[in-house]
Amino acid sequence: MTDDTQFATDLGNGGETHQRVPEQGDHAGADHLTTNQGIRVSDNQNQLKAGARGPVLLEDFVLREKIFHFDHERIPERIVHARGSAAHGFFESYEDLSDLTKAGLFSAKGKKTPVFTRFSTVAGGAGSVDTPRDVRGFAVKFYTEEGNWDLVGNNIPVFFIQDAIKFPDLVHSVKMEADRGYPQAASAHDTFWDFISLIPESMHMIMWAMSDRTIPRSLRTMQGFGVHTFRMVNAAGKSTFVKFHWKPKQGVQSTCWDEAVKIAGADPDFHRRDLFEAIDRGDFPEWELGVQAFDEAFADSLPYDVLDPTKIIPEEVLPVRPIGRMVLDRYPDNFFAETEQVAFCPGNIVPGLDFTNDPLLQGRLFSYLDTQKSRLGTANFHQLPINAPKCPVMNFQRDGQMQMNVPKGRANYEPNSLDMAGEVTGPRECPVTGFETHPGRADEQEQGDKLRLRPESFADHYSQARMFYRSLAEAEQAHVAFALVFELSKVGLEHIRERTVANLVNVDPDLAQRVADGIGMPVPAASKAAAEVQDFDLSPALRIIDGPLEPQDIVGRSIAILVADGSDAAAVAKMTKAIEGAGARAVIVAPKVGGAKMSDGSLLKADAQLAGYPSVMADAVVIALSEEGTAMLLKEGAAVQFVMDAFAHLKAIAASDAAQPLLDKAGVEPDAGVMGLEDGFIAAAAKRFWDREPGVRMLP
Ligand code: HDE
Repeated sequence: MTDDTQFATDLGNGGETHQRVPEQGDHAGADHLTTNQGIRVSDNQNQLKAGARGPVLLEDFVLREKIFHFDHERIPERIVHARGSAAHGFFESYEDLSDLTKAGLFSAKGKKTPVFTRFSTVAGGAGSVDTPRDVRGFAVKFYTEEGNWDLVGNNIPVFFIQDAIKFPDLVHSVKMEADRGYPQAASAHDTFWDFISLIPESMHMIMWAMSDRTIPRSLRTMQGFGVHTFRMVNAAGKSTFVKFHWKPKQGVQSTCWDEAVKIAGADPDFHRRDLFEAIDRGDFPEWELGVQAFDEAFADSLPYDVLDPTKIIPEEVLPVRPIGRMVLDRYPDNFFAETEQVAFCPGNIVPGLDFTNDPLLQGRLFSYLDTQKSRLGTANFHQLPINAPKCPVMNFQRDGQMQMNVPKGRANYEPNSLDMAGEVTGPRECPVTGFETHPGRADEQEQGDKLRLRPESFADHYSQARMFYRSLAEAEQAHVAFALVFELSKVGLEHIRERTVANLVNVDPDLAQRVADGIGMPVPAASKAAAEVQDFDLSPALRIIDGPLEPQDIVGRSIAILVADGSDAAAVAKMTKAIEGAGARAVIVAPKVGGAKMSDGSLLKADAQLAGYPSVMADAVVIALSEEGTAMLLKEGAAVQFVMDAFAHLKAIAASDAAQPLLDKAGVEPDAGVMGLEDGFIAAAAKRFWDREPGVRMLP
C-alpha cells in the first residue's frame, strides 16, 4: 500500500500514526489543524499528560475543546419525520401563471427557483430504517426572490385527523409504546390501532396507509401532495383554491411487503443510498408540479368540504394542471448542516399564495416555527445557510442566541427619522409588494361565535375511504387486506381488532370480510357512521397498478446480473449493454466482489457480493450462470434465496439454460415473467407480474 498523502506520515513514540504538515515549505497554508479559536495544533494523537504514563492535565485546552464540542454534536431530532434524506435542485415554471397568482416564481415560462427537498418517514427515529410501512414526508423549500416558500407535504393526499389538537395524540399512539419502548417505526401495535379505531375520520388515510403507497420502492418513485387546500391570489386580489400535486417522472412504484421487510435488513439506508447514487450518476430525479385550481362555487358544489384534510378531489372530477417541474440535481455536501438543520415551516409563504381555514393547516402554522426553536436552539435558525432566504432579509429584529448578523447603526426600531441626521434608518413596509392576507369569505360560514365545534360538513368519514379502496387494482386491494391483517394480527387487544373491523364494514363489507377471515374472527356489525356512506364514482387515477403513473420502462432502475465462474462472457456483455441502453443500471453480482472468471477467461469485476446484494435490491434479475457456476451456487443459500425472492416479489427473471437447476431449487415456475437471456427481458423488467402473486403468497 502506498501512503502518498500530501502530509508527512510517521509513527510516534508508541507506534501511533501521525500525519503532519511537512516541516519544510510553506507554513502559511490552510492545511494546518487548529482549535476553534484558530490556535494551531501540534499533536492530534496524544493528550497532555504529566509523564508518558502519568495523569492527564486539565490545562489541555486542545483536548477539552475537542471533547466538549463532540459532546454537543447532536441536536434534538424531529419529533416526527426524524429520518430524512434530502437534495438540492431547482423548480422551473412551465408558463406565466399570473391569471392565478402574482407569485414571482410562477411569473414566466422557464423561470427557475432553487429548491431544497427533504423526504422522510414519520414514525421512526433518525437512525431507523428507510423502508417501514409509513407515510413519507415530501417537503420542498423554494428559495424565491420574494422570500422562502415551504410546501411541506406528504406522499399521501389526505391526513389522519381533521383538527390540529389531535396531532399529539396521533403521534403518541403510533410511536413506540410508552412503557415498553417498542415497536420502532411501526404502526402495527395496540396503541395506534386503539386510537385509529376510535377516530373514524382516519379511515380514508388508513386505506392509503395500508396500500402499497406506504412501502415505496424509492423516494424517486413517490407522488407528493400539499394535502390541504391552499389559495393562489393574483395581482387583482382574486383568490383561487388550489391543491398541489407532485408527479414523479420516474413513475410511481412500490415494493411487496416481504420485500420491504427484507430490504430493511439488507440495506437500512436503501432509499437514502438510492437518492444519493441516482444524483451521483447524473440520473436526476424529477417531478412535475400541478394544481387542481377551483373557485368557491365549485368548492360549494362538492359533496365534501375542501377545508377537510381527510378529503381529496378526484382527478376525474377536477384534472391536475401541470405548472412546472422540479429537478433534484445536487446531493447535500453535509448531512447535518443541510438535511438535519433544514427547518420547514408551512407558515413560510410568499405574496400570491395564501392559506385557507383548514383547521389542520392552521394548527401547523404554529407548530413548525415553535418546533424549530426547540430543535435548533435559537430564534435565529433562519440564518443557518440552508434556511436563509436567497433574497435580502431586512428588519428590526435583533439579538438572540447565535446571532450571526452585525447590524450597523442604532436604528433598531421604526418609525424613526435617523436618516434626517444622515444615519442608517433601516427598511420600511410596502403595501404594493408586501404580503397581504386574502380576506377570505365574509359570510357566516367563516365568521361567527367562538366555539369548539367540528363542522357537520366534516362528518362523512367513510365515502372517500370506500372510493379509494374500490378504485384500486385487484392486486392492490388484496395488499390493503393483507396489510390490515398483518397489522391487526400484531394488535394484542381483541376489542381493538373488532372495533377496527367494525369500521371497515362501513368502508367495504367485502374488505371487512377478508380482514376478519385473515385474523380468524367473525365480522362484527358496522360501527355507527356519523354520516350516510355514499358511493362516489371511482377514481382510476388513484391506482398504482394500471394507473396513469405506472412506469412503462426501466429508466433509472437497477437490474442485477448474477454471475459466477464460467458465466458466458458474451451473453453477459450483451445483456449489460441492453440494460444500460434502456437507461437502467446493470449491477454485476458475484460470489466474490473481486469478480468472476468468465467463459472467455476474462475477469468480470463485480459491483456487489452476493451476500451483500440480495435480489430485493434490484428491480429485476438476470441469472447468467454456467453449469459450473450453477453447481456451485446450488449449495449457497443466498443464491437460492436470490432467485426465490425475485420470483416471490413478482420480478422478471431472465436465466441461462444452465441455471435451470437453481430456478428449480428456488421453486420458480414458468410464467410470462420467467424467460431465457433474451431481448424481451428488457420490456418485462419494467413491470411486476401480479398474476403470479396468488401462487406465491396467501392473500386474504
Ligand atoms: Fe408535520 N410536523 N405536523 N405534517 N410534517 C413536523 O416539524 C405537525 C402534518 C410534515 O423534512 C414537525 O420540523 C402538526 C401534515 C413533514 O423537516 C412538527 C401537525 C403534513 C415534516 C410537525 C402536522 C405534515 C413534518 C416535526 C398537525 C402533510 C418534515 C419536526 C396539525 C401535509 C419536514 C419539524 C422536514 C414535520 C407538526 C401534520 C408533513 C412537530 C402539529 C398534515 C413533511 O412541527
